[in-house]
Amino acid sequence: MTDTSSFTDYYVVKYIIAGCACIGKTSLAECYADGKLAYGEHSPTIGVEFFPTRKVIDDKNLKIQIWDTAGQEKFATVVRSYYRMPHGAFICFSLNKLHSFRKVENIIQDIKEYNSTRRVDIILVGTFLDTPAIRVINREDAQQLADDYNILYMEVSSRTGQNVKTCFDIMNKIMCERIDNNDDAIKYINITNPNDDGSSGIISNISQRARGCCRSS
Ligand SMILES: Nc1nc2c(ncn2[C@@H]2O[C@H](COP(=O)(O)OP(=O)(O)OP(=O)(O)O)[C@@H](O)[C@H]2O)c(=O)[nH]1
Ligand SMILES: [Mg+2]
Repeated sequence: MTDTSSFTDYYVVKYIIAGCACIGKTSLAECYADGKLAYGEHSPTIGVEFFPTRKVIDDKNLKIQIWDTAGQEKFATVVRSYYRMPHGAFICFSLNKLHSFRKVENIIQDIKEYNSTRRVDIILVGTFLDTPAIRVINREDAQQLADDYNILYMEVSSRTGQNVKTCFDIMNKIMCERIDNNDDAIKYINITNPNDDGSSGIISNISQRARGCCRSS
């Protein structure tokens, strides 16, 4: 396994997880970032919670910031204030809850509208794949909705972990393609002093065009 604790240069990618309340958004973030399976009680997210993680994908160091949003309506204003910053969005619904599926279209539209001049890659995510007996949304309907908006569709379980890594890996690969295509929205950080964690200010935020020379030095 690659040691990611000593990153001295990396790309910062920002993801948001959005959807209705109690459909497994926090569990999805925890499953991917912390390797924790969803066996706990529902503990509603207050506002927005942050899950950082690091991965090496296609020889690129990624510092991944996952912003997990509250599904409860009373937090809608604060949640929407985070719609403007992500490079990638996981828009979730529970395969067992029709109302959560009906809501995703609004969220997709909101995220597209808030980012009309920026690129946001969206994956529609059906959660609770491990409970087929109480499933109410079939794959074809969800895939059709995803096709209508030209976005990807995945089904996952944070209880068993099924497809969770794959789902994030697909997004991570998209980010790597964007980096390869010189997408300036994805910041490259080079910590010139390897003992510096980046908090003391000895970091250089290098534009995409300067990356080649930086890497070879
Ligand atoms: N069986 C099963 N349970 C899950 C899955 N994902 C989450 N859960 C459970 O569902 C409940 C709600 O999960 P959360 O991740 O807290 O839901 P949330 O969408 O973050 O909820 P809010 O923060 O209120 O918006 C918890 O009891 C989880 O353990 C899943 O894929 N399968
Ligand atoms: Mg939550």
